[in-house]
Amino acid sequence: MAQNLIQPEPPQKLNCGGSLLDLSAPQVMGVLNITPDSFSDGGSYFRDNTLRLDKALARAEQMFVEGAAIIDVGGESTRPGAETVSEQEELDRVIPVIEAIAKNIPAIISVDTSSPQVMLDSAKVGAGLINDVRALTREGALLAAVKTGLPVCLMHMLKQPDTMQQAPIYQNVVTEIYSYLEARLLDCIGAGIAQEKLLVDPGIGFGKTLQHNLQLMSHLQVFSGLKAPLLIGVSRKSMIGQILDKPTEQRLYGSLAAATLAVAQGAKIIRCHDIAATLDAVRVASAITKAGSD
Ligand code: PT1
Repeated sequence: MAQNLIQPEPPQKLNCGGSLLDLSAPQVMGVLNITPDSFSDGGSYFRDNTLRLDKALARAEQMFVEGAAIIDVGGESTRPGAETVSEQEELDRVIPVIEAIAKNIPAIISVDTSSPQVMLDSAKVGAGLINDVRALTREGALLAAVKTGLPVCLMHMLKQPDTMQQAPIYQNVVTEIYSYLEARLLDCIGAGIAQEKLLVDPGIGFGKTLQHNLQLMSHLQVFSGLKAPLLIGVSRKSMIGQILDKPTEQRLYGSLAAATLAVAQGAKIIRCHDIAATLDAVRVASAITKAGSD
């Protein structure tokens, strides 16, 4: 399938704006949402139109101490039903936070954005990775990402957060998302982003039913054909809630099971809220998986 993706294997080390991210073993990415409305930590670091910079920095520090290799800073909630945010609003939320983390914590910072200006400004103040749930499809985003020189995670989403859960339909969710990501990889490579700077993510919960999410989570191995490190975000999502019939604050154990299975199928970065617990699960899953391939 991937005849134009010539890189034989995904990179073991990712250059994130000068800091090297070691992907020879899977890593944990910690979620830091600077939004009033994110599904899990919304309102903790941005409330009543006010940025709570000290709180955000303290949470980033805590996640780093617990072992998160990457802190993912986002200013737009992309949970199902979330509303869009203006570019200026997103800038006001994330730039001060990225700047403060870069000055105080030796973690790699990723910026969870689809906005070209947010990509450019974030790179200037110390972001080392772009995480775009719209896979650089917004006007100007591809060019902006090229300009930053940073690695990019390309995620699949069907439609937009406000409409994505309205009866999503696929003929074959796994092959369709594979083809989408392959096409985005080729587009990005064509625009001048080196293949070794690209990561992929099937986008669990983004325009998918429970059955779609389960199909994806059980076929993650397929995505190794894309020869790009695989990132998976499943922590506390409604997929876990639907299986267990439990609210967000009771989804940790279920999230750990999903993270474990993702690592067993080759995932290299797990995006999550509960760092210490997830890191233990990831390390055990990785050790067992590695022994199986020795
Ligand atoms: C993700 C991800 C992300 N998820 C990447 N970035 C979110 N690369 C934000 C639910 O079903 O998986 N990968 N950035 C959060 N989005 C969601 C989506 C939150 C669905 C909750 C749900 O509950």
